[in-house]
Amino acid sequence: MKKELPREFLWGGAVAAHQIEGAWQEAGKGISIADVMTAGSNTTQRQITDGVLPDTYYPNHEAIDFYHRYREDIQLFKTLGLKCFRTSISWARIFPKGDETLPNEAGLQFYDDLFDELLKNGIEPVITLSHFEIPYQLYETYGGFKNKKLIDFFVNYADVVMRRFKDKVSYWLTFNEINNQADGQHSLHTWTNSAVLIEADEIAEEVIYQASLNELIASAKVVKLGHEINPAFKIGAMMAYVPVYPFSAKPEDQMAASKVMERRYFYSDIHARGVIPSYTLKDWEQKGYQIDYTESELQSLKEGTVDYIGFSYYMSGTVTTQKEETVSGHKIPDFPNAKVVKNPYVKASDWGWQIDPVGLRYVLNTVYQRYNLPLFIVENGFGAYDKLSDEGQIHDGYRIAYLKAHIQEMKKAILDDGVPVIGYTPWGIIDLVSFGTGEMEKRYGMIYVDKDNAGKGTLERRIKESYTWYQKVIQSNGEEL
Ligand code: BGP
Repeated sequence: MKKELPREFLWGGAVAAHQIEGAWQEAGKGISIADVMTAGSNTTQRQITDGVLPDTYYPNHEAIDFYHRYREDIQLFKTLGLKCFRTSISWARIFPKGDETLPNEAGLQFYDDLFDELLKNGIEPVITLSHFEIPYQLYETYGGFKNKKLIDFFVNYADVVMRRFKDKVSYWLTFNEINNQADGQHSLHTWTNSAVLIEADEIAEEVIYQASLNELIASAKVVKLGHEINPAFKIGAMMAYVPVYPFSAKPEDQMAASKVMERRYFYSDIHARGVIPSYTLKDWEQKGYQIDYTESELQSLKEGTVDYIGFSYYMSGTVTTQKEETVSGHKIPDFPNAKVVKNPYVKASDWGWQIDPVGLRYVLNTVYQRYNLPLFIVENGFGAYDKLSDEGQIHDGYRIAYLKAHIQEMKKAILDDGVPVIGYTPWGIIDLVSFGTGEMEKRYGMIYVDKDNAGKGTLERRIKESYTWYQKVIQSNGEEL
């Protein structure tokens, strides 16, 4: 019998509000934390500032001006054949400061129009509630998610948008890559995810755990509420899965790899199982952490488990406990004997992201075995420098090769291993501002946007070779790769 992907498989594309929309102060929008990060580069990480500096170039501010150009962009998505489009709602468009009781109607109207336009063109919206964005004032006045008040603000925001769009959106995700906060204090993610900066007298890890748990409680409350608003809603977690392999067969390497993974699984374990894992409770006890939670919050975690696990997959990692000088790499917080090292069996992108398609099949299998829930690959893609040919074309065979190899492994997981996968939405379907570097020229898109790292360009759109390739993939439901 011929093995085929399900007819309803959701081929799509993914983006996030602050990386594409622009119009950062239009129609009553408030400032979000994404609006106050510096530009960064390939070698410098973006920095967090204490507010908007005048005359400084912030790449998110105009992004690719999707806010004004979405109608034309959606025509390109339609011709591409997208069945779904993943984007996020900018919280600060709906609640400019975050703590108001009444929403900004103009912000709601923008998303009403956007979702109508998608639906009219046969494209289903898949919506993230918070993709690395929180109204800036919630950081400034409340200190971000370490403050429990943010739970109520988030639930109120979700309540408003889920009611408003209940007949337009079926697939929701709560917090983008919530588990990246496990990277620790200096990660840009602790800022963008939970808007937490650590004070001098605080223990970073304890604060990050508190903020993360508050977010997980908020997420669970929203899952429960969403199902009351519309029982047909499918509400998922959004995780970054970077499988960490042991560098050698040395048992200690295996144990270190498993401990690193556990630290990141903390988030999806709570999302999917509704309880704080025993390994985390033990860790808190041993470190003397006083994490604040109530019986009723524990009950909320139980009542708000997710319908599916959405996740991003870009690369795998490797860890070792060996001391030989042949291996080099940075230390992992909390695992003093373990180091992240290069995997000699895989290549890396220009930004050092290890390219490992088999790792995607491995993730699909291990995560499904862990939770028994449907999975949704809501990000996967290849950041690269693209060049215009003399004829003005973009021959991005390297991107096609990356995507093709990953889709092949995804198909094995679905068709040979029996893993239920809802859909696949490659990241940055249209060129956008890179989150990590703030660059335009780390491109992921199948649609080129004329804009450079300094913000110069016409913003003209142009299809790449990968666009034509993906069109065939979708038309053949993944048969022609
Ligand atoms: C994920 C984020 C996205 C996106 C992507 C690529 O972590 O969810 O927002 O940007 O990675 O990362 P970058 O833009 O740093 O290349």
